[in-house]
Amino acid sequence: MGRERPTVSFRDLVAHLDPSRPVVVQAHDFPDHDAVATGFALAELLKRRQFSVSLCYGGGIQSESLRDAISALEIEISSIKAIEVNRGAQLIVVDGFAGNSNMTGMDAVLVGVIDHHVPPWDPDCAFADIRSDYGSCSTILYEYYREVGETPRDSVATALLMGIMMDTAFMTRGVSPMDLDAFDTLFRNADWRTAARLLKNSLSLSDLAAFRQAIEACLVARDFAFVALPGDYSPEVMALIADFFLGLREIHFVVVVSGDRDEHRLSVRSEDNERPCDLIIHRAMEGIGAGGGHMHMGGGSIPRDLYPGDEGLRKRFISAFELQSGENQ
Ligand SMILES: [Mn+2]
Repeated sequence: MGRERPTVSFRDLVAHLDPSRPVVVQAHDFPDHDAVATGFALAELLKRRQFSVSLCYGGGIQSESLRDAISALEIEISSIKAIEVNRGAQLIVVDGFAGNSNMTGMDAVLVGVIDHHVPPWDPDCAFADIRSDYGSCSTILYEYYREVGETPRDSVATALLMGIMMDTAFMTRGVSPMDLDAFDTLFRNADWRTAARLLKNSLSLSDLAAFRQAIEACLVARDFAFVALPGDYSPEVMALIADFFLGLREIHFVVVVSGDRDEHRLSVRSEDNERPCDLIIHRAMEGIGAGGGHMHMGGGSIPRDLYPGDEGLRKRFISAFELQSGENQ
């Protein structure tokens, strides 16, 4: 928060790109609204400058709401597996970090990172624009358009608005003044009704079973809710379950975990500034898995063979709280 950062801009990014070589914009694996919107807006801005750009993501699209948005806004995006990467292609990763566990490696030259997460290490590329005090990555793209004095077309503006709404939980989480500026302008220019409808209808009747299991499986210790879901659920459903528990007035920290054959995935929420998600996750998962995020939200994954069991993981979080409160005193 409030950390000094060198001033970087869209013009710097363009200066680092070779117009004669193709550009690949990559969203993090199993992308969310913010990652896709950021990539979409960036690809459009570069195309206006005659770059040849393709937009892609690793993993799959697990969110039905995002799938609907991609088709409603006609966003051209494809799986990494479906695109041909030319030799010498220039890679820009958005809403995540190159080399992180949620960013599939690509055979292209990494040129840039645009992100709003706390970086796991210093970026090693020509261009890095990391604003960890921002609620959404979409806000950075809003500023790029403003910087060059251009208006995003309607579908881009609506995608950016959705990215901001999603990552800030409708302006209630991690909001910075610049997110508010972006929201203010985009709300007037974009189709906020479509954005809200797509975002507010992200669950379906088939997800009710997950909520039933979550309510049954939930373990509460003081203000900490730990929910181990038997079975494999999408990050989106896990996030909504985590938000649901955080909405209980007694609960200030939530961990939701669910696993498949290969790994256990976590969705984490905090409304206690003394226990930021990213820090607590790093402590709790030390030596067993990878994760990160922001102050209020985060996530991670643990390979199956290193998973300490539900109770083991819950205890790791409790120890991380104790360590943290020791340091806060
Ligand atoms: Mn984001």
